[in-house]
Amino acid sequence: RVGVSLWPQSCDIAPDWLWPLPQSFTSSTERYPLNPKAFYFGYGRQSAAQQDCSVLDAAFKRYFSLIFPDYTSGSVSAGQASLNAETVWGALRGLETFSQLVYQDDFGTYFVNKTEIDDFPRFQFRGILLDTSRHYLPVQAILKTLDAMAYSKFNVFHWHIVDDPSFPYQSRTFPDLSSTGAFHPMTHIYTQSDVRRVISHARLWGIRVLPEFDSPGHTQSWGKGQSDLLTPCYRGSTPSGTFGPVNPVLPSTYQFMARLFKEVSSVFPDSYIHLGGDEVDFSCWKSNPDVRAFMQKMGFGGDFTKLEAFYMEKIVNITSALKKTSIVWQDVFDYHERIPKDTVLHIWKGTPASYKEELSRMTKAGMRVLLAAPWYINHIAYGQDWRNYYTVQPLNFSGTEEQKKLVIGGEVCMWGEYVDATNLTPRLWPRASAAAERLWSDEKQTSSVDEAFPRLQDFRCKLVRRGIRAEPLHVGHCKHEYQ
Ligand code: CP6
Repeated sequence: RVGVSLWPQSCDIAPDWLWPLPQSFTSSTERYPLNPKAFYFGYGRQSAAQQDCSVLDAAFKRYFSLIFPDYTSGSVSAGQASLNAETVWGALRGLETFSQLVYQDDFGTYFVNKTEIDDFPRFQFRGILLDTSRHYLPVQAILKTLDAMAYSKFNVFHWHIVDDPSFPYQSRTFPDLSSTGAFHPMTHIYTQSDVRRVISHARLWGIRVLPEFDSPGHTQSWGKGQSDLLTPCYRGSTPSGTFGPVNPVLPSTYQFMARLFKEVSSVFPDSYIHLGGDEVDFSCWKSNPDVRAFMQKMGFGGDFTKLEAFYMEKIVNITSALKKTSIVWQDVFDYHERIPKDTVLHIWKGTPASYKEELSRMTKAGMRVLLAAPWYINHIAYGQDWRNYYTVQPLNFSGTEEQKKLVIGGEVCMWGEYVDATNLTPRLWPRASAAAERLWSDEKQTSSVDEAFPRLQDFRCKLVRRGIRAEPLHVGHCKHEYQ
């Protein structure tokens, strides 16, 4: 008989080991063999979703091969297992959990133990940011990441698609942006059909795609294909030939942005859109006489944060006219405490002490917030840094219950300066999974890092078994090593 206690060292597919931990879970040692020849997923008679629910039909196929990875040709024998969910997306999460419950004995027979689970996420927003501007990530790498995200129950892919170094998004309205701004106009771009593929693949895994078109800073690559968009910097009284952030004083800037965001909001169906607004360097604006004259006219004095606030307000208005909810980096709130109340603030700066203060301050102002600061997964260190991601307490800040409800979730950021398709996967997994459990599971039940360790080791072996090059946490082995 297979007992849980026998397994931790051997790092294998074992019963009762789930990641992220469900909210409530009872299992027994009573186990049922599963026969892949007779196993099938079906819709319950009472189910509102029925045959031809495309998302679930596709999920049944995927999970069949994830559960029976070495079944080549081709109901629970003691009866039936049932999965009840309020939504299709909830059913997808349940299928993932079920797939993690199935294990094989040494003879290759599949089993599932009698188990009852009641589960729901702690936070509604559980995201991963990928940066496809510092390095281009081939569509295949993105799709594979989406698969792995679903295994950890992440549900938002934040696509930081463009930035200073390159503009790989091929726009229908402004094709020059990628033909001149991408690293390569043909091979290092995301065509409309690439983007559709990413969105539809993500949807089948229950993942929303949140596009970010960051401005007014981080836009050097935009300037190549769109003249007069960026601010000309001056040396004394003459243009220096270099360019700064988007030019906030020209009406043509807002006409361009309105057309771009109109396109973006139809290409990306999600209700959220990320507008960036971070790290604006004011020195170029300061050097430009037209910008200074505009500051004068607007009564901003010498306060360039007012100019940034002016710019962001215009962009937020453009996207709210398109019926989208804006997300902005926290800098925008620092400059502009009166941005529309339905804007979500994205916290990326600071030490644990300082982001807790930000959480207090922003939620006190009634703003919804998203926490990224403690989960910069692109930073690497020797040893088990996943422990730092695991021990984050997103609601441990001073504030009322109402304030805590405004924390909609968190995000793991994989900034791309040192990451491309060669090292993305091992850098993400299983470290991002540590944050995933923090965002899904009950904090009291998952307060011990040491208890999490063998379970995460086991989960990492499951990822490896599923073909994900997840890096090891420490010394050990998996029954099925990476092939
Ligand atoms: N790129 C963009 C980045 C960062 C930000 N925006 C960033 C800066 C410093 C750190 C991590 C990320 N690389 N567009 C800030 C949100 Cl430590």
